[in-house]
Amino acid sequence: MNSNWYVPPKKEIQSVGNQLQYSLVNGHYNQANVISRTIINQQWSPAVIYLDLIRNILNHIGNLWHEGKILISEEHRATQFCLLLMDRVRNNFRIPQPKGLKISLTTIEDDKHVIGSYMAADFFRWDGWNVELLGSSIPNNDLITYIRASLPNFVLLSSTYPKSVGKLEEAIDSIKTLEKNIRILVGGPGAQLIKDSNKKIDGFADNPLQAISLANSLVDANPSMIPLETVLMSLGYKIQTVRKNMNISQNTLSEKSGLARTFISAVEQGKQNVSLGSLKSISDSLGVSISSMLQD
Ligand code: B12
Repeated sequence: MNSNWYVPPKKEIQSVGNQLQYSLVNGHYNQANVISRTIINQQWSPAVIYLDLIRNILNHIGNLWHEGKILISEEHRATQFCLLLMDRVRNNFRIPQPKGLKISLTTIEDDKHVIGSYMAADFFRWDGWNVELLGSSIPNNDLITYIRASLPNFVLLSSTYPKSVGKLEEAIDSIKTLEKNIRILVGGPGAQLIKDSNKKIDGFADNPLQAISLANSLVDANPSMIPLETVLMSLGYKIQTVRKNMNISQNTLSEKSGLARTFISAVEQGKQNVSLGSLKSISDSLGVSISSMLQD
């Protein structure tokens, strides 16, 4: 995540969280809007807004409704505002260079709680993953047909409502019968119930940030999952960074290496499958070793 985001001290988060919660429970829309605008302008970290504000507020509001203290409509009103706030956060975020890795993310059949999966989708996008967010109410047999055709690297399944756990287990079993070894990560309070007993899942995550580090560590442990396009993109980025640090133009590098400038440009953009010979010419011209160019 971007290091320029503001991560407020715990006390400030708590105080703003209480104010936002109060305005959402009581339907003070203007006040909620002012708070939301302020935290966006102050560049509060999306992780803080999603995980410390929205999640806690929604869970608190859920409990109020459960205890009969607020109406379903009032709970829905708060949920809709939280979705709006997530939209505002999203509009403020620049998507990074893609990793070339794909996840399909869905809330399990019979479960209408989508916000946890929306959050997970955003965090994975912000980490450079190509995310297919499928939403909710997808029947398991349809989901499996879709995954067989789409072939993501990971399927992420969200289960909040405990009664959807049977469908979650059914989906996991079916995905694991597919020919390609698709990794499965699960999350949400429902998924928590099966995380220790189900041997077919590749991991459970309490929150989206944990899921990202889990997915990235599974990729690191299985380098064959990384597509050629990703390797070329990171090589191109490295070459461009070294060249710019040396303060030389693509034209100069082209002259030094004996390679066409258009070729250098394509390599830097990750669009050229470069040969070992060309890579040696570029590395020699930049005064660095080939191996350092290929390191992470
Ligand atoms: C909003 C809400 C709804 C909305 C959902 C709207 C929507 N568009 O999503 C609606 C009104 C549809 C709804 C319906 C129902 N709900 Co409801 N709902 C909630 C509420 C208030 C908030 C849930 C939420 O979004 N929280 C915020 C998110 C961010 O938190 P989260 O889901 O836990 O997600 C976090 C992690 O779990 C994790 N995570 C979640 N998914 C994933 C996935 C991956 C891959 C990863 C890595 C991580 C991850 O990351 C997230 C961020 O940290 C909760 C209250 C609560 N205490 O949870 C009740 C709650 C979940 N609902 C409940 C109930 C009972 C119902 C209904 C049965 C009510 C009814 N009688 O109709 C129906 C069930 C419908 C169905 N078939 O699913 C109960 C469940 C209790 C239980 N244990 O059975 C709760 C706990 C309320 C309560 N205290 O009783 N609900």
